[in-house]
Amino acid sequence: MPDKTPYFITTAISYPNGKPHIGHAYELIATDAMARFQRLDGKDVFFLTGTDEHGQKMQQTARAEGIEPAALAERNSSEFREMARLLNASNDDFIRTTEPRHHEACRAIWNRMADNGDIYKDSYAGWYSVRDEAYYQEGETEVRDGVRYGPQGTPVEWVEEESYFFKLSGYQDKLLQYYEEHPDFIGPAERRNEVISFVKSGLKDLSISRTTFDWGIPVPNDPAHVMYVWVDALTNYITATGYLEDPHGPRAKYWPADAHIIGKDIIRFHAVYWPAFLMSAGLPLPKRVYAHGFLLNKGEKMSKSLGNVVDPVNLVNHFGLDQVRYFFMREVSFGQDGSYSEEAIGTRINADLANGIGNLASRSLSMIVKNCDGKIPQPGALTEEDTAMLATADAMIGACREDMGKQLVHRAVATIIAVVSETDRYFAGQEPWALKKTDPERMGTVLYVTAEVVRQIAILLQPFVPDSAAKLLDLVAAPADKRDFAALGEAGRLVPGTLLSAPTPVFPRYVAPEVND
Ligand code: ME8
Repeated sequence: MPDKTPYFITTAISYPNGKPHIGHAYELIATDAMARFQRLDGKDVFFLTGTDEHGQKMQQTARAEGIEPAALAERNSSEFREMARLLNASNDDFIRTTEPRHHEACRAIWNRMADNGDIYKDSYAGWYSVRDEAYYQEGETEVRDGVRYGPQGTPVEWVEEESYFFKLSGYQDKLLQYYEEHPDFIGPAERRNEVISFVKSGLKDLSISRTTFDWGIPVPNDPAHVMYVWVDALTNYITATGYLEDPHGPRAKYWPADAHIIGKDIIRFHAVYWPAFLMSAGLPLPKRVYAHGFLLNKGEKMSKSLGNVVDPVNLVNHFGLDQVRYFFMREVSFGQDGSYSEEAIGTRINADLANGIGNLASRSLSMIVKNCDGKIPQPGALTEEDTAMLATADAMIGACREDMGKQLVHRAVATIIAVVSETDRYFAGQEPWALKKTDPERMGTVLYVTAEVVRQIAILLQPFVPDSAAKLLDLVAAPADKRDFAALGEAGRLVPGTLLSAPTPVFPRYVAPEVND
């Protein structure tokens, strides 16, 4: 067996200044689906998530609560870890930027940039958004009702302090050349265009240390300064691989990352600052940065003041985990903003899961259990329709692989669910219930073909709805070692004579609770 190809995928690391919200859950579910997909496709996957615990925002939130930032980080980081468990995320590590391994990696990357002559001391005077932890040019801000806001709509404040700078201006041409030579580095296209025009508009040197608070990683040999939180945060990705410590260590093979999955609000950090830092430090660059859109609640931005921030725990308790995972992956075009509502989730569950794959599996498999001695029937000669149906099923992986390679998660799910509809049409057209009396052998063939398609659909649904897909695979008695993508198509066809047990419902219909006016 040749060694498996390493595949390193990450989410952003979240600020634990509050509990996780549905936007965080969305990013984690999508990245988990991608990680699971690559694992099932035979890659050696390393999937990383975690929390970004330093910075002024954390320090201010802690102060407002009357606790230490470390205590705030500890409490909420646990909530994020718990959310990952609740969502059935298959992450291989959970990094916290307060860990010693990370402090060490940050010092190492800082020293490499300094050794390359890219860090100098000066003083900063300009606008800073604590909510975004970002510096903005005056031209990017605007004043409304006497308050100055940054481009993301968060208030900015004037900052003036001694600071270390990173010579970002020296990387403008190198970055543009890199984008040109690596057209897949940034996705989707809107974000790539946005980044290129930002870089073309001119890069100024970046302030990379702060002195007015101390909740951060001290700058090597100058502890009056803490590192700018984004230098610290971005470095997490390489910390977790141990690459800086030992480029031949056990996880070093995962660097550079194959994909950073992040929200569109933080593309600038990942597609401009991060590659520039890495170029300066003489380290390989990630292969792809993909920015998803924002989740909106019934079309409105979620905010604490609007009171429409949905707790992922409540959503999962109400609809079920796989139902929520499925909804977000199917309903939102990955890369675009997406709206959700309880009605939309309920409708989707019933249309695609309960009436779709759930119903197809239970109708076909219960017919096998009743009419074929509970065993997968021996198919007879295949008709053109049978062959076409199997070919459609066998072709799913090619389409899904291509879409997942471009983070088009919704398209991969749509491909699978379209085959469910196609199979429904096949099944209805063949009328196996009528064949029972007239031509039982032909009935067996139709049921065999249908069950085989159900098997392949179930294998491909695993990244999105892992527990439910496993139940579907149990229903068709797929062996444990025949559930990965290598078992798709001819390689893993159902074996006639395999005993099935009576199907139990996998996706119950969703019935909205009665509202009492
Ligand atoms: O930005 N819909 O942390 P964060 C979709 N610590 N995604 C959303 C969202 C929404 N409504 N709200 C937030 C940070 N996100 C930094 C990252 S990475 C080295 C450091 C996404 O807790 C957001 O875009 O504010 C980001 O990718 C992630 O959640 C964490 O956001």
